[in-house]
Amino acid sequence: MTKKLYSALLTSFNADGSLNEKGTREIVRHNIDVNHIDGLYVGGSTGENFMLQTATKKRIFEIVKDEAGDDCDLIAQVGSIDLQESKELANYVVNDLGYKTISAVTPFYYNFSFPEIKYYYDEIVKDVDANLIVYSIPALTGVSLSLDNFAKLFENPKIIGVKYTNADFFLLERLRNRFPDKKILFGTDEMLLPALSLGVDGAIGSTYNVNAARAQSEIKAFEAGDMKKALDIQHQTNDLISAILNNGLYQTIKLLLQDMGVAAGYTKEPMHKPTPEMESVAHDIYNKYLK
Ligand code: SI3
Repeated sequence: MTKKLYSALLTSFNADGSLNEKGTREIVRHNIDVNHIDGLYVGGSTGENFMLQTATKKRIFEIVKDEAGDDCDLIAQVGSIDLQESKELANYVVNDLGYKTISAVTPFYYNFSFPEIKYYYDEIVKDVDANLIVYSIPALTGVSLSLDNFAKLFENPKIIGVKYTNADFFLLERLRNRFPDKKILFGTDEMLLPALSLGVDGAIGSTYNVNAARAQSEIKAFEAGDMKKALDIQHQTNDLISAILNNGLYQTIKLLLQDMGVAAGYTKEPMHKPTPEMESVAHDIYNKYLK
């Protein structure tokens, strides 16, 4: 398999919202030992990162590095609308923990101009010896980067690619065509197959925590030219993803991991805890698609 599959790492929280370190380590191990994942995207949306304090973010980066070691590739998402925090996290993960690749979400909420966005990225990588992957997720941030915006960001040689969580396949094709040497990691799991056909280098997603085997088979079928098999797997995958989305995304993935014996814990408030009905639906999803 030449294309890489990364799980967007979940964080395990206790019922009171504190970090469950043991559970988080179990999620890391499950991804490495059972899912045989190529890498982990740490501190992204799936990690509930944007609801966390700086000290908790640091502790998660620390325990993930400690648990994973060099068993898989690690990407640390350090972006925040507090640029100083982003720089502090970048410095911490690279210089204290030895992460080689960082990522940063586009700065959101304040409608930053493109020159401000470019300044943000250049500042984050300026003082660290690491490469950076832009995290573009317009549906959650409201920030859409154009092809020319990407071209300006990519002028910085330390900015090596994008985690592209977007259903705009025209822009994806234009990016692939214009930047053949930049890494494009696709972030919308339910649309993996069309993204593979447009030449992405791999994928990062939340559902790979529980559905990596299908995604790996799909990538292998695609690389072998067996489009029928790849599409069949995408259909099965999307039955699973629809069921997960209908029941509550992160809560359900955590419940599915619990069915696999992994202490994935709770989501963080204000995300709500799973109701008994959600738990029952999650068991059914597990039995139907993942057992
Ligand atoms: O943790 C991350 O930052 C991600 O990789 C997010 C990833 O793009 C996921 N998006 C969100 C909003 O969680 C997808 O993997 C998504 O959960 C999946 O495609 C189901 O819709």
